Amino acid sequence: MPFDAVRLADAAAATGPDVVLAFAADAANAAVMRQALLVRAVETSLLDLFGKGKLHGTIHTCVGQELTGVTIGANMHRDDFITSNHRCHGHFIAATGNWRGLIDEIVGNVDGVCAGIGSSQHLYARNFMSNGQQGGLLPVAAGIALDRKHRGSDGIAISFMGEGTLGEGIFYETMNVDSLWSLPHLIVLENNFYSQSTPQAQSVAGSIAGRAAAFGLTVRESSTWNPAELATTAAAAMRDVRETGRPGFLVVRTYRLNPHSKGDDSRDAEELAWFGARDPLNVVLASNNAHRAHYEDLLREVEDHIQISLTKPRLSPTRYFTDKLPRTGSSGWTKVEAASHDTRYVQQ
Ligand SMILES: Cc1ncc(C[n+]2csc(CCOP(=O)(O)OP(=O)(O)O)c2C)c(N)n1
Repeated sequence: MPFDAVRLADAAAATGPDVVLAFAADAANAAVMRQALLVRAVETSLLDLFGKGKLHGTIHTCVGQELTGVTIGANMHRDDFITSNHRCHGHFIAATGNWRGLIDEIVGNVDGVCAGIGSSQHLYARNFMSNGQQGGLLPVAAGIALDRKHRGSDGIAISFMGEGTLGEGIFYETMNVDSLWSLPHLIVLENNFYSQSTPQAQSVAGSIAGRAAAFGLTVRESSTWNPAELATTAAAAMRDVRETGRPGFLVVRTYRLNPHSKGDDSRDAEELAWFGARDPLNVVLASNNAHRAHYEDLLREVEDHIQISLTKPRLSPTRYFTDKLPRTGSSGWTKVEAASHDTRYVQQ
């Protein structure tokens, strides 16, 4: 196993299946478990759809990492706002619950949450915004946190990022402002130990937690292999930011079971199998009949919606440009013909 995997293995092995199964069997955690399984069902079905050539562009699935987003979502207040990155589907479902609108968006039809224009990475809702530019929404979240502070709201801004984004200067600029201006901003770093195909050992020096601590953020750490501890730690991190009005940093160790986006996976097969066997949702699905039956229902429900979604119309460019954003004519903008529905840009 590569160096990174060995470090991860230490973290995963420290817990074991009993910890996960006890969490899943507790009725108090049913909502979190069911939403994590919903995210997995959606992600698995979308990847399958992509493989069949039915999706344009690309997708980044969060299979293996679901518990981070849903645990944060479970503690959200009405005025909280999430910003997310390219791997955003689970975060979106956790914030909004609107998985059908997400599927419509990614399929590209008019009922999508952004009318099919934003697709997988560019999502927007009342309490959610995502963007594929690494770190690009961190300062936006700081601005949202400033708004909550000025309005005297109890809302906080929450940003998801990956450890591969630690190389972006805007991360440090945002923490600096967060701390100087005392902003209620929680940055959640999902450490899956790879930045696309680069192992963390080749790209991140020193201490991740130490970087945030140096700017005066309150730092907490947890992992998806211990869902109970993750639930307690995430709730405490969000409560701290809410109550103190100060920024926080939560590092969640986890593992991405699927490729970075689609076929781009150079990780060791043995390593993938090792983590697949220890993945919390896989552990639950293998041993908890009620959750497995629910997951099978979810897969059917998601598949039914996908079939409906594929038949829905796309947003007409004419309608978009004339009704929503009148940019034609004297404005100098020209109308662009819509591409054929069967065109896949990734193949061009
Ligand atoms: C500013 C910028 N540079 C490069 C990319 C291309 N890119 C997309 S995802 C990615 C790796 C991101 O790794 P990480 O932040 O750890 O998130 P993960 O994919 O592991 O969830 C890269 C380099 C980008 N989207 N934005």
